[in-house]
Amino acid sequence: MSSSQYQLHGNVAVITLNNPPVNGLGHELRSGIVAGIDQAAADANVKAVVLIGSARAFSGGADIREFNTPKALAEPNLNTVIRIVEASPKPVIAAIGGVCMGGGLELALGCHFRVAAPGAQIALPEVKLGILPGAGGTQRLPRVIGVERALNMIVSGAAVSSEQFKGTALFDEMVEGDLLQGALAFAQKVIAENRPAQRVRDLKIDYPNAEAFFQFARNTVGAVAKNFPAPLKCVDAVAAAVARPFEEGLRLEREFFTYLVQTPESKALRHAFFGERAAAKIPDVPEDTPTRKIEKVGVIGAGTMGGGITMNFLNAGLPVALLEMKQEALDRGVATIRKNYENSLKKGKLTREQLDSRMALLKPTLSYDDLKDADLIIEAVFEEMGVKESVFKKLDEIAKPGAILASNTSTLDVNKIAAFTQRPQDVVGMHFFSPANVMKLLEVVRGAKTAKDVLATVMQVAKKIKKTAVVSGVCDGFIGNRMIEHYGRMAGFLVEEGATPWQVDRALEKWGMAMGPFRMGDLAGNDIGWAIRKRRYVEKPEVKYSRIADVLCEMGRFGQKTGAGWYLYEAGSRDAIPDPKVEELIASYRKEKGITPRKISDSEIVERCIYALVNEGARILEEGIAQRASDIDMVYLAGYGFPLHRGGPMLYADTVGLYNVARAVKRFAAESGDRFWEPAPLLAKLAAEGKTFN
Ligand code: 3H9
Repeated sequence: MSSSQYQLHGNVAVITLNNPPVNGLGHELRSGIVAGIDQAAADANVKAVVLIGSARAFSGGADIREFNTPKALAEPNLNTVIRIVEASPKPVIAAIGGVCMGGGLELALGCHFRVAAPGAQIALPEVKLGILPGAGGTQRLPRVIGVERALNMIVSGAAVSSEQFKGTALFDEMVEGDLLQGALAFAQKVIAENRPAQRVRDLKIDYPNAEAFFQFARNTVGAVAKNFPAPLKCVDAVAAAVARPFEEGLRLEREFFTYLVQTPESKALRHAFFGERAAAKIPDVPEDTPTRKIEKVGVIGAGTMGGGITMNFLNAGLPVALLEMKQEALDRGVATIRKNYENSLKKGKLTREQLDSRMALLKPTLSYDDLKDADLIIEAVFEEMGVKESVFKKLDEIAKPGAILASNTSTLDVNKIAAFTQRPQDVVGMHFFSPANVMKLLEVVRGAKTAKDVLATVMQVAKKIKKTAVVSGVCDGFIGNRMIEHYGRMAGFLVEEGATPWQVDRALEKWGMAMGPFRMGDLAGNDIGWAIRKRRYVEKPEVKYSRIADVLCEMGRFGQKTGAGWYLYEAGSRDAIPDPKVEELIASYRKEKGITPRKISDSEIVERCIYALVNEGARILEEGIAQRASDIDMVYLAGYGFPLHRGGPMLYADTVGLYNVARAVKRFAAESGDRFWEPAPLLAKLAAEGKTFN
């Protein structure tokens, strides 16, 4: 079917945008709109034109998939379409319902009249993609809703409900009931009254003290924009709308748009947008796979993890039975949940009623009997196979048929866990990240026998509890932790060779990581990594580690929870204070090993740590543990504080160029003799072929 339709309703031509899912203004649709306008112009019987979309969307904006392709610029481009609409000899009325965003709103602003259904979502969200509205939005929106309000919308990208614009020139009328009928009735009024076509570009902007306002805006926006260039360009473009003639403002906006769309920051944001949506899809699990009903949840273990997991479901309005073995531990877990909610209440993020209704959904229990009717049961018990075995055997006995049995394990073999039951098809991994009520990431671990409808259900549940879910195959550490182990290993070697922990942290934080590896270790507890290494020394003696971290742990320096780790912490504070004692410890360790420290540059720190992620990521991709490169990026963006403006480790590698990454990796291999640094076959292959991961 064509992406637009032209129909006559008496003397009104209706052009219906029909490019599902959200009427993205791709080349075909743009051409269709122009053809419709031309057809209406040529038909003497047509007195007005209505542009309308679907119930879901007037239009979600320019088709982002066309960016940086010839189609984006192919005529008629969006600016041309808007110019043609604006110059139409017949009045054009935009009938807006559902989503009206970005280029969609810009198109509507090019129409002579606009009517809207209540609840339509109006936004210029381009800034979230690292760009600015590039089809007149920065010039026209201030003319209809005022400078400050428009600037707020453009810089935040936030959506506003149509009825909030009552009394502004954005909408001529609100339409209750059928939108098309309302728009047609409005068209008849325009025709009958012979209303002159209104062009937004002709509206005057009168804004006293503009210079002072925009200076203030630049300071405020600049402070929060950090690594992203788009927000400040938005301010400059709106400033031009006030200070310059319309056409000049439009030209400047276009210049900014052309620059921004090429920036790595914009590419990273667009990658994250599509990556998040792609992650929700599983190639062999069709979107129409029937799902199981999840109306009641059981969580086993009321520790930090179990408590955080529980809160996700309470927040989403689902009742949870929280099981512990001992009353004291149960009371402690429930008290922590309550305290977290009380803190949100104090910060004004939650009302007393919300707090009460969430707590009312919680049923603390010491008995497995209370999990009998749960549709989904998640265990968050001690990370030891024997403990998991007894839990899953018990669940197999008591859980109702069809209940999904999930493990929050971060390292153990989900297939083995599934084999403790007679229903391995119902078993899946749901790996939350701490604090589980805050962190966006959920690794959904697909066992060899996990049923498709179980996967589809868990992905749906993830959406409900507002997580970014990424499917991982079964392997030690899954996607995220398997990669981070090598990143941490490299950080350890860098300290051994001459860097301080604070230099490593600072270099990576300056590069954009939310937290360097040593501060992260102190936060998570260094004993966790220690336990894993002890296991590795036995299972994989060929993998080398710096032992400085072990010495630290032997001294009981587990991090924030013990007041000292790599850094020192004052009571009640999370501020990491570099500790001379740690420097002494490192120095004596080097002496003992006969290592002469050398000066290490920040760029070496970043390359070795980040390329460690990339090289292991390539192996994970090749083994099919991750379904696609962007899934790995989503894991790192949502769960590991990887800088959004770099788009994730795999996109970053693509940006640097895989040829360059592979060369560096080979150099590290030669310098260190560490077999890990042999380039992953997939990396070597793509580099040789001049291709990318994404
Ligand atoms: C722009 O307009 C530039 C202009 O200023 C200047 C140009 C010169 N293009 O989010 P959902 C797909 S920039 C292509 O799950 P929801 C999306 O990938 C654009 N595809 O649904 C997904 O596909 P799939 C400014 C798009 O109901 C499907 O639609 N506009 C676009 O939760 C459903 O998406 C924006 O930044 C697009 N523009 O939310 C709006 N938008 O099914 C970005 C969506 O294959 N979009 N898709 O995975 C959104 O914020 C949300 O998608 C929206 C719907 C609110 C529209």
